[in-house]
Formats: sequence, structure tokens, C-alpha cells
Amino acid sequence: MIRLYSIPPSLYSAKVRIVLRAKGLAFEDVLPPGGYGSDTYKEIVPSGTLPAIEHDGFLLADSEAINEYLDELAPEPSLWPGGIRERAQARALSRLHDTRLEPAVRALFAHVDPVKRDSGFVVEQVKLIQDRLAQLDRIADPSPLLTGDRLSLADCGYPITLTFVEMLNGPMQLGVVLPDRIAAYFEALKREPSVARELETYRPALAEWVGSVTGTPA
Ligand SMILES: N[C@@H](CCC(=O)N[C@@H](CS)C(=O)NCC(=O)O)C(=O)O
Repeated sequence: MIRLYSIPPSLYSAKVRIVLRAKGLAFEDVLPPGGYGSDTYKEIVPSGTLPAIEHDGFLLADSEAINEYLDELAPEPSLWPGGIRERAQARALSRLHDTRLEPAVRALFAHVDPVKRDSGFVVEQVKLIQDRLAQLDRIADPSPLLTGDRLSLADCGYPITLTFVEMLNGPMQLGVVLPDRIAAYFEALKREPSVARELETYRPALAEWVGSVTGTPA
């Protein structure tokens, strides 16, 4: 049994759960003792970050490293495409999510609460998100998923970040518009069983978080 340190709205934990389910691996979600970033949790996971896994005494943090570990642990179904260039591009697309798109969206979290919101910052951040989505649209060629018709490690962060965009758009009046091909990609992701299963519990957890911060249901 794999232990997954996570909290319900943790975006990168959801990215790992998608892989755990796609692989059919048994896991249990465990809250980080003392909360993430706490000294108690850092005694177990020195970076203090979520997600982290513990598997037969082996501890590993960082969603990308965890997902690659899971793919090697349970090779079938493989979540990498066949050729070396396709695999390299899949890695680049996954990093594009982790280092470009998601941080641009995450920067909005401190502004979800209308009382603490800096509207000027939000306007600039929306332009950045729109720009990063346009970059994704130029780099990726979803057909219908990033590496073809089967889920790959490249895909697993995107459904969660795009769900954040979708669910913050209304309450924060962001006006982010997904490029047509990225909108179609998002719909294809939602049809993937392991993504659909994750969104079933993730969307209510996210709605609850947004509602608790804004004081209104998302
Ligand atoms: N690159 C890391 C990022 C993980 C991350 O930022 N997790 C958030 C929660 S979703 C976190 O732990 N934030 C607390 C911190 O950075 O100290 C990964 O992919 O696991």
C-alpha cells in the first residue's frame, strides 16, 4: 500500500492520484502531520511539500519524480509514448505545466479573497496566464491528449490547473479564455477515467476551498 501525503485541494497531489489510479495501484491519502510546511511534517518530508509518498519505507517528494517512479514501479499501462523524441516532448510538456502554467495560476491564490485582492495584479496575471496558454497551444498538438489517444505523464497536471482556471474564472471575474484546441484537450482529459475519477472528488474540495475563502459557494 502506498501512503500519499496530501490535503484535499493540493493540486500536485491530484496529479499523482491520477497516475496511481491509471496504474491501479492501491494507496491511502494521509494528511501531513502538523500541516504541510510544519516542523513535524518536515521531520518526515524535509522539503515540507505535498505531495510525498512512502512506499515500503521509501520516501519520495515532488510530483514529477513520484509519477516517474510509479510508472517504473507498475510498467503497465505505460504512461510514456514510444519514441525518444516523443518521450522528450512529453517531459517538456509536463515541465511546461509545472514551471510555467501552474505557477501563473497559483499566484492568484493569494487574491481569491476579495478583501485581500489586488485587482491590478490580477489583471496582469490573467494576461500572463493567457500568454502561457497560448504558448501551450503553439507547442502542443493534442490528438486528443498530449501524446496521442492514451493518457501519458505529460497530461496529469493539466486537468487540475485547468479546473482551477475554470472554477476561479467566475468568482474572480478573470475572463480567461482557453484557446480552442486547449479547450478541446481539456474536454478530452475530463473523459479519461482516472481524470474523471479524480475530478469527482477534487472539484467539490476545490469548490469548498474557494467558497471558504470568498465567503460564497463557487
Ligand atoms: N514541484 C513540487 C511542487 C509541490 C507544491 O508546490 N506543493 C504545494 C502544495 S500543492 C506545497 O507543498 N506548498 C508548500 C510549500 O511550497 O512549502 C511538486 O511537483 O511536488
